[in-house]
Formats: sequence, structure tokens, C-alpha cells
Amino acid sequence: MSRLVVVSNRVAVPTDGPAKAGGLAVALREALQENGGIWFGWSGKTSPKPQDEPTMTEVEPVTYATLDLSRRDHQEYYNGFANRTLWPLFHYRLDLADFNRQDYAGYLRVNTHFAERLRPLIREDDDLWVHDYHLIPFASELRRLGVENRIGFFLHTPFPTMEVLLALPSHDRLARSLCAYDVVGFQTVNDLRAFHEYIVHEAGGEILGDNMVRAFGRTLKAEVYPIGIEVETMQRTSAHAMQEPAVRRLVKHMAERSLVIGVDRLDYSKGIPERFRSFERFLEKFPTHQGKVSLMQIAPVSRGEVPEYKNIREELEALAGHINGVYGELDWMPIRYLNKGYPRDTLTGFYRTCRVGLVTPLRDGMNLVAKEYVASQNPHEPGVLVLSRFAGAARELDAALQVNPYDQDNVAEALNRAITMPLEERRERWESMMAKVHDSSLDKWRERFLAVLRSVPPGGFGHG
Ligand code: GDG
Repeated sequence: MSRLVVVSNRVAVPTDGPAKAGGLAVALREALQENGGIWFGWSGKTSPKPQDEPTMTEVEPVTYATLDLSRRDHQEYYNGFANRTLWPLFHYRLDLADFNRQDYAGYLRVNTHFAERLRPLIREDDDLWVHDYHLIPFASELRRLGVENRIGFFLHTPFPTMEVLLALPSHDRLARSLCAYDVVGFQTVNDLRAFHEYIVHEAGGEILGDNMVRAFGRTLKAEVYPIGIEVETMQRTSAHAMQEPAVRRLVKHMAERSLVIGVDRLDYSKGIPERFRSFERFLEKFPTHQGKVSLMQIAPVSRGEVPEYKNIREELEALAGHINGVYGELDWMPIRYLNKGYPRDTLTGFYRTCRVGLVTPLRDGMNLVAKEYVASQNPHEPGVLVLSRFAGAARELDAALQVNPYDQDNVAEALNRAITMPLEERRERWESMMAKVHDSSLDKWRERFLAVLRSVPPGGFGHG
């Protein structure tokens, strides 16, 4: 079988230590190990004068090829266009999106430079799989350099509706470069629908049968591939994690009380301030829970150099302080806000210990935390998932208590229902969700995408 070349913004090089590798990194590494290949992308480091050639790390049968970024490229490509333009725009936050030509030029420059550096490493029959919004123009840059291999793309974030995308000054070029791929994968049918809308109404393209799209002089496949988690591993580790000191400490400390858990990168798309306010509303509306139910929010810092991320951090500190000040007692605090990360195994034990998983993003491509919470539950006594309807995961996890995260009363009522839900209903809902989590496991997601990519005829689906 042909080799696989994975391209992503960050590369999980095993020699950098296993602790950093998340579920996605493990799944992609496994795909590479099956047939051998290359994982190419940014090293995660900046340097004043980055070397021109990628640093190669061989861990048979995989080659990890990484490039450093200059301070300027890091600022314009990563902190700038990727995380201050595309990220907010794709999450429907036009109010936070910064449209800046210099950053856009930096984004294109890094994509071009990366494509030029990868070009000599590509063999004729390699299949390429590019990931996420940082690298949308990557395939068109490779095509310009004469690469005719199969190239697939997976977008981990939502794809916004046409009206939102049109606010991006370079929307045309971006959409055109998406069409340079042979297969484009989205998280949900909503994202695919939004892409179709743009193709038909803005690009003058056509939707053909069998999930094919024709636009900008190319034909490609655009489909839904909901991403998942390593279900069995999660189930196993969550049971073992109950013996971990951190988890035992938590269980002991809880005594007769119940915990609601939130776990998110500290990001405005995750709706954490709205969640804190909804929790306050819950205590106000259902005072019998005061002194008995706490929200434990784990939120490791993310993209700390971007101003909007600094602002949200300050907002959350003030909110948690306010709510704890008003409602807290000597021996009970309503919100435990932990601004740091925990090892993955410990996290699964936390999920299993907490009676409610509160996952309320304002917008999310999928949201793996929702699926991880479900997979980590004790089957005999599962907790309840309260899930935003704006998370991609809501399409599959319809047995969760679905909420509108903007509606504090709605979230407060769902929390009350979750805390008081009888065991039988908890089990029924959990079994239904668990079946869905199994259906879209990380392995299945990867295998399905690669099978479709490998079925693309040599030279692509055709031009025109
Ligand atoms: C993007 C899309 C899409 C969090 N805190 C800790 C920790 N985490 C882990 C979680 C989970 C992962 O980070 C977060 O994944 P999400 O899916 O929830 O969100 P994003 O980071 O925004 O991911 C998203 C995803 O890509 C995949 O396509 O679902 O929509 O935005 O796995 O467990 N892990 C550890 N300690 C922590 O404190 N170890």
C-alpha cells in the first residue's frame, strides 16, 4: 500500500515525550505506522533564523519532519491569521475576528514555504492528509509545484455559513484552495451544508451525486467524517484511574456532595463565562443545591499570546471570585476553577467521579470532551451529559440533555434535571450515547477517511 504523509500545524514527535500526545496524535501516528510515512509540520518552536531544511527524526517506519517558525511568521501566520482571523470567524465570532492583510500575507507565506519544503520528500505514490484551518492553502501550493498525488483535508473546526464566510476579504481564494484537495472532510452535516451553500451560491459550482462537488475547475469529494475518541482505552483507564491519588483525594473531599465537571482549553468558543453564569442561575433558581453541588472547571491556558485569550482569562477569574464570594460557605465553594492541565489518565478518573459533564461551547467542530465524559462513566452508575446544541457532538449524542448555552435558565434547569435524574433514565441515556461513541471511534474515523482518499483515481476526479 502507498505511504501516508500527514501534514498538520503541530507534529507530535515521539522523542519530545509521550505525555504531550493527545488522542488524535496517537491515531495519526498509528495510521503512519501501518504503512510507513512522514509526519510534516511546525516543530512548535520559534527561532530568530529558522533553518531552511526540516529537522528529520526517524522512528521506524515513520519520519517526523519539522520546521521552526521565525518570530514574525509565528506572529502573522499562527497568532495572527490562523488564530485571530480564521478561528473566530469559523466559530461565528465576527466581533472578535481581525482582518489584517499583513497576517494574511504571513499565512500564505508559511503555507508556501512549508509546501516547498515538503515537495522534495514526496514520492509519486504517496497519499497526503492535511489537517485543519492553519493549512487550507497547502494543497493548492503543492499543486502549483506540480504535485498530482491524492491529497485529503480534514477541518477540525466548524465551517461557517456563507454569510459569515463572506466577511473574510480573502474568502474566494480560501474556498478555491479548498477545492485543490481531492477529499475534504467535515465534522458534521451542518458544515458540509454550509460548504455546499458557498459552492453553489457564491462560487457558481455544482453539487453532483455521491458527495461530489465541482467548482473552480476541479471535481472533489466533500463528506462528513465525525471524529471520535479511543473508546476502549478511555473505558479502561477511567476504571483504573479511580485508584490514582488525585482522584481518591477528590472522592474523599466530595463526601456526600455532587460535582459537575467542565474541561476545556481556555478558549472563548467553549462558552466558559456563560457556563459560570448559568451555574450561578442554577444555585439561585434551585437553592436546595446550595452547599451540595459544585462546578469543577479545568481550563488549561491556550494561545496565551493572543489578546482575546488574555481577556477571557481575566473575565473568568473575576466571575469565579464573584460567584464564590456571594454563594460560598466556610466548607463549600460553588466553583472550583483550575487554570491548569491534568494528565490524561487522571482526567478520565475525574470524569468518572463527577455526576454531571457540563459541555456548553457556543460553537465547536465536534468536542471530544463530551465523548470522553461518556466513555469514562461507570456503566452501573453513569453520570449525565449536559451538552450544547452548538457542539458538533450534539448531532450524534442526542440522548444527552441538550441545551442552548446562551440561555442561562435553560442550562440551569438541565443541571437540576441531571442532578436529580433517576438511575434508570441515566443508564438508558448513557447506553444510547455509548453506542454512538463506539460507532464513530477514532479508529473508524481514520480508516473511513483514508479508505475514501485511497479510492480517488490517480490524477484526481478530473478538472472542469
Ligand atoms: C479541536 C476542535 C474538535 C483538555 N484539558 C486537558 C486535556 N484536554 C483534552 C481533552 C480533549 C482535548 O483536550 C480537547 O478536545 P476538544 O475536541 O474538546 O476541543 P479542541 O481542543 O478545541 O479541538 C474540536 C477537535 O479539534 C478534534 O477534531 O472536536 O471541535 O475545536 O481530548 O481531553 N487533556 C489533558 N489534560 C487537560 O487538562 N491531558
